[in-house]
Amino acid sequence: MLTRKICMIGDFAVGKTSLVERYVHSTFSEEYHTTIGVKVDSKLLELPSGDRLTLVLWDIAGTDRLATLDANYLQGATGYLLVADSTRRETLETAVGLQQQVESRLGPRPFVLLTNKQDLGEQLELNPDALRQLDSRGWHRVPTSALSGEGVEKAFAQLGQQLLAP
Ligand code: G3D
Ligand code: MG
Repeated sequence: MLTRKICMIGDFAVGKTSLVERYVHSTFSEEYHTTIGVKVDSKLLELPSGDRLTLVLWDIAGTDRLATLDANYLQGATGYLLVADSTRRETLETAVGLQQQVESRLGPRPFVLLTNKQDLGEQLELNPDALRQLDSRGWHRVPTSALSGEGVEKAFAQLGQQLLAP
């Protein structure tokens, strides 16, 4: 069985932990406890191709986005999910900056950009030009909501596909 370590990367409160919860447990917790350290969950991903892959999901359990750049956190990661909050424009800039730093530490690795909190429809404020620019750089981008579940399976499956691509 193939096993791959995946890190959750992104600014404070963009929804990293909620996305893992939604994906692994298919629930959304209205209440949330912030503890110190790293939370590790795993889930078996079955791709339409029939390939099976165990994703081991690493999530910093604190509020410090710089902790996601910690060498021990990133060590051995084969890919990552980069998360922005669609209702906070600056979190996309943070994601772009974090991506550069992660890549400089790990080298090129598959990743997917999740523009989370899509359920907050009227408050969406990510810059469309900035998103188009990332698309043209070949970034894979999936709009998600950890609340409704929209896009969540798709985003993890997209990363899984990239991990298995030759
Ligand atoms: P983090 O792990 O990136 O720091 P969390 O972010 O998963 O802890 O989420 C931060 C806050 O955003 C939480 O609210 C959480 O419920 C909320 N949230 C996460 N994803 C979504 C989403 O897709 N839609 C909506 N509407 N809210 C979301 P609180 O109030 O507990 O701080
Ligand atoms: Mg968290």
